[in-house]
Amino acid sequence: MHRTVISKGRVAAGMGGLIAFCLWLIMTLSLMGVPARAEALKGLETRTLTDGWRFRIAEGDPNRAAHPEVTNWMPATVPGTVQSDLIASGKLKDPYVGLNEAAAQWVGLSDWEYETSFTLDEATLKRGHIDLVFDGLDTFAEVTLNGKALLSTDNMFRTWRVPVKDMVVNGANRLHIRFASPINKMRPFMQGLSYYQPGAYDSAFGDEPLGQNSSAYVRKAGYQYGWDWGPRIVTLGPWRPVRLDIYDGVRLSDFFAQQQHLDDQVAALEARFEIVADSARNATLEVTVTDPDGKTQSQTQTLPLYAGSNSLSLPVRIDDPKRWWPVGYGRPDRYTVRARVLSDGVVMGERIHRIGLRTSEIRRQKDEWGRSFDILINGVPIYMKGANMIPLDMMPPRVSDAYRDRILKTAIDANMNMLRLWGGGHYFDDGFYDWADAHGLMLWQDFMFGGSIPPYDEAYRENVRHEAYDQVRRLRHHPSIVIWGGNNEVQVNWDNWGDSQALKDKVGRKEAERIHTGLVRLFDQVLRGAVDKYSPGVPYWPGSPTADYDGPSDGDRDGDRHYWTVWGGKQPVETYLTVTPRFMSEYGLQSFPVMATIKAFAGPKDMAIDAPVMIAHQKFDKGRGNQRLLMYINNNYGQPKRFEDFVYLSQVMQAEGIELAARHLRASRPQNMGGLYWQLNDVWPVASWSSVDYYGRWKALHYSARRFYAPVSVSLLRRDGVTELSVVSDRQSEARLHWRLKVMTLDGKLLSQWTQDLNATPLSAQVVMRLSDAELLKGADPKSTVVSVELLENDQVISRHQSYFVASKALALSDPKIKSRLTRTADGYRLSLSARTLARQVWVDTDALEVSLSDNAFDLMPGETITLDLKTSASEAQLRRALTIRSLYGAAQ
Ligand code: BMA
Repeated sequence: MHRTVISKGRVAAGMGGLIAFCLWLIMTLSLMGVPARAEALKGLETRTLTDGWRFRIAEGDPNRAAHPEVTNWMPATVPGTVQSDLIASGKLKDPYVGLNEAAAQWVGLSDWEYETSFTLDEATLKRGHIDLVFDGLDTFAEVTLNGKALLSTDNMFRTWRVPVKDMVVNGANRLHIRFASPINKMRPFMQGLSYYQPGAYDSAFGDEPLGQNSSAYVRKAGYQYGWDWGPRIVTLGPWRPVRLDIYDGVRLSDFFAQQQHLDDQVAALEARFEIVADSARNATLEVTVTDPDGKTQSQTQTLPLYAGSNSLSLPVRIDDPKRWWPVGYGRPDRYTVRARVLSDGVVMGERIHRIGLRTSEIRRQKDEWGRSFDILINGVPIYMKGANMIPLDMMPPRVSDAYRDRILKTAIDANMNMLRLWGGGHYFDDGFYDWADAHGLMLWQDFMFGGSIPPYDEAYRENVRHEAYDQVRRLRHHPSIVIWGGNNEVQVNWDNWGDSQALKDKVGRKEAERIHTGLVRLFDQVLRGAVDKYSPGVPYWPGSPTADYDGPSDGDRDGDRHYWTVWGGKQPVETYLTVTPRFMSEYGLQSFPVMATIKAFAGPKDMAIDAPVMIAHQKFDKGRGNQRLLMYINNNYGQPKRFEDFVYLSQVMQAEGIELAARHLRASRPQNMGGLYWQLNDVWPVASWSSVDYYGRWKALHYSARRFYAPVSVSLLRRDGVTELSVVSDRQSEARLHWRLKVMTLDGKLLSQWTQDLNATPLSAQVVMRLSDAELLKGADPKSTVVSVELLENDQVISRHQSYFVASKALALSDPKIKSRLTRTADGYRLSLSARTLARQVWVDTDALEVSLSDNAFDLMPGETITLDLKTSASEAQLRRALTIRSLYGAAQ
């Protein structure tokens, strides 16, 4: 694109520099003379169409006969989905409860229609433009306006804008949308194929033949077709806002304050305006920047517009810039940039962005372990601690802001600094990213590809290109997005997995080559191109896991890795200690949610791991995940006595397994520079890899994460009979610390102790001491011995950890007789706990009461007292009724 520089501003036109210059000259001259006065313009008026919507099963749909209850118009929520409205009105049983998921399948197998009407008056009709804008239609929609065809869609992630001035009338205008069942819509296409793209999960309900999954060909959230932690709820509906944009001759179609340069003295931004004008006229661009302290600088520039698209920009200089820092590294300072376009003094368009000044870089340098994968923010290599995030619900529009923020806050509360937004879901709403920006939470944003192999045809790729343009332009001003990722597990699927291998054998070399070329075009060119074009400066990483096409994906020496040998490959959790990838972007273990959550979907007769309801809420390996859970529990903790013990032990197992991996990875810095476990949250109440369940209740793992992700932390990692004491520090300055290590019997007799001062180097992991079992035990019985370490700063314990010589089931535990004392505080209660003998994995359960605990799922050393803060508005009587305290003793046989 050629650009002609005009004083401080710039104008770019899609034509040769000379022509542009001549045009500019003519226009400038005309502006300097008698200004060409166009008719008086009025500013943009936006009307969001939320009212008057109704919906019903579509005329002519074969399911009408079986579902007469939905043939009449019913009030609809927009944005929304058919399923959420049917549930809200009692027409569909909550699919999250019992076995109801199966009974909800017909909804996604039917066509639905929505309609509303909006009124326009004569004055509005006289305006220059009336556009209908759909921020998201899920997915195959035929839109008509006043009975005339308007739009046909096939991608839920795109935004659609249609000029409708010629179609609207004075008075009521009828807007009608018919949503086709995505599964039925694809059926003829699927039947015409000679082979099927692998990777998606099969329907458990027989509506699509096994191995023939239409989801692989559709731009719709993959998880809605069923995943290994989620039900099959194939939604339909206007899932994002629908609005009317009413304006005259000039529209601000896009704005971006693009960071050009950043150092400690100055930030240089280019405030880029995309403006569409009906005719040549002049416009005033105005940019106001408010710094984090509220100081404002403004500048304006009057520039000529051409008829058509105009790319204009103003340079913005910020002295002494305050950077956006990730949580733990400084304040996430932001600047508010307000951009306005004025014509004849009238504001024609406005955007307000809260931006952050920061650099982001993936540094890959050859070293002794292969090639690094260091993410540097503002030049600081940051150890990434966090988890992978999936959508917040099966029906995204019904997620409240409060719920969204509550789940995001759990990440910060557990000392995480990064979430990877996994590609099988959907791009989140603006408020999501705003929250992350405000809290310094870094995001690795996948494009929406969840693991199946996408088709290679040009039309599909073009569709994705538009989607990427829409989404990157919507989200690029958020400083929290520090990496754009091409997909989840597409490359590793194609390179390594059985289904892909079988397909290669079936279709032959030539066709396999076409598929592969399609993948490379899509992920290495189209999506990379979208990021380079619209979000330059933020790294693009073409998938997860990958080595960026430099070599094999999913290895330890280069790129990021998904490690599923534990859980998927049934290997014991200790195997985690044998792998040290450069960046671990996925690994995980399952557990059940707490009993209060289970009781929300299961009745008393369902409380067994092989009960149909419990299997329906376990999606791994078609319900066989409960056996996998049991295997892991048995290996380390023994056979659970009752169902409740199984549930509790599943959480203990998950917490201890992930803790082992996370501590090992952090201790391996700088060889490893990040660990994101699978997964933070749930889309419904279910057994899964999450650490926070659908109701926002913390599992044992989440409390454990808060400890193992602490900014400065001490760990004991035992392998091959040697225990390593290591200290990691994410601080940027040296920390003067002190540690003490005790070897004790389980009933509290001190056998030996070590203690030492330590200066923890900034941004580092150090091995402080290595001790063999013989040195630690000095002849004591390994079954009756615990090693405990505490790290202190200014005499305060800031981190602690315990280690054992045998598996939990072999420990000589005795009844710890936990004593508790509850006292009132300003915002809740204080709970003091002590035990006669070692109490492993003490779990304080408050049933369904809303209580926020300062800690949970910890080992209580014999003789010590641990005091917890319980924040709640519950009365003391309620709390006492709900409260139970347990530990490993007696949970298994
Ligand atoms: C990963 C993810 C998900 C999946 C999870 C658990 O590899 O990318 O697709 O849900 O494993 O199996």
